[in-house]
Amino acid sequence: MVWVLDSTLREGEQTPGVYFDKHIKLAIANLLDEVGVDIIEAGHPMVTPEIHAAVKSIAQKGYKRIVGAHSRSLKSDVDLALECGVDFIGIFYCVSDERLETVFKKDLTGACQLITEVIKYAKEQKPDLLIRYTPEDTVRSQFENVVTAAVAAIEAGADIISVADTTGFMVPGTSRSMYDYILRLKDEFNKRNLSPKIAVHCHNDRGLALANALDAYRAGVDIIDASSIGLGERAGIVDLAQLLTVLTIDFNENRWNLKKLVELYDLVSKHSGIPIPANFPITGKNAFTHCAGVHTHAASVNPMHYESLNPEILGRQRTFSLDHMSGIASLRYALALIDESSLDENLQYDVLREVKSVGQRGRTVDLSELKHIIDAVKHHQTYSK
Ligand code: HCA
Ligand code: CU
Repeated sequence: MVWVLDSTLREGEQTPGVYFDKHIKLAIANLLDEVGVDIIEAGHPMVTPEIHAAVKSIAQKGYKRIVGAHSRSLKSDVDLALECGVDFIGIFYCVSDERLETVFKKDLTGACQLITEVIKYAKEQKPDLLIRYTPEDTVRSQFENVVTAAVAAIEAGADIISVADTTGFMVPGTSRSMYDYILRLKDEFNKRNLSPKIAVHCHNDRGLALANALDAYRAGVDIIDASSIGLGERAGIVDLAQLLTVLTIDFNENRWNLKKLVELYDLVSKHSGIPIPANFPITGKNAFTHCAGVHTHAASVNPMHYESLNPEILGRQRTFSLDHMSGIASLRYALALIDESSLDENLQYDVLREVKSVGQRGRTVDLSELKHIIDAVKHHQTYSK
């Protein structure tokens, strides 16, 4: 069983220009609770007093889900997170020699000291707190450094080690495969008789975030990070709806309420100002809309001819678009929806010609426009008699 951590409110708010008001954050958290994600990463309380207040109200809402806060490797960040009453804290600190030397002016020993001190401190304050440690940019850092820091973190009390592909660098099937990476890391923990939970955080810079997350799943990770519409720094991270749907349908991880995703995405899109692309899998406007005549004809006989996912799983409906690609099958499907199935067959072809002509102007015909076309065609027939 894999857990899913949603980071719409933390990573998602790191999308340039995106800010959710506190009441919107709560509304998003409500929907995440209903969808049933296992962990809601509610924000980084240190960033602003408003985020601190929002994390606090989400943590105190009494959701069935684990509510978490993000934190730098600093006691003051941990204090702020604990003040909010969260059950989970994600602490990150880089371990790459280059970053340590140039940015933090530290060596690995100094970094490990800092990380373990903060983790021990957090555990002392709240012994049942779930602690995740993330070596930032894990996969591009020296592997030995990652192991050293992760082992130190686990010994200090970390429950979860997260493998962050901070820059979307991994590529399945190559020497940079997440599958191999996770197995290699697990092996190091096994050798030391350590068994932390392993999480994975995949950025989408190469469009491979979901593929890498599934690669990590195949290697047996315990937690996968995602966000609504895949929001996050740059090209974002794994898209939550795609991840949950694939895990449900293809891997029998049947624990989430997928029917709530559309409502969640509408809310997040509206308040982030980030539109959902029409052709986005699962939640995009066109994700279940058939277009070309051949497709609509076959799909009206049996949808599975041109679908590998049933839209009903998401509470969505299959539709046929009416435009220059349409054939008589799409038109008849639409006519049935507006109680015009008995329209004279010759007129149906006249209507289809009009629909195609509108389509050539780069538009689709919706059902109300279709009624106008039918009226005009009927009128024309009467007039020309
Ligand atoms: C960040 C970077 C991060 C951290 C992930 C984590 C990443 O914005 O701080 O703390 O698990 O991609 O490495 O999102
Ligand atoms: Cu990230």
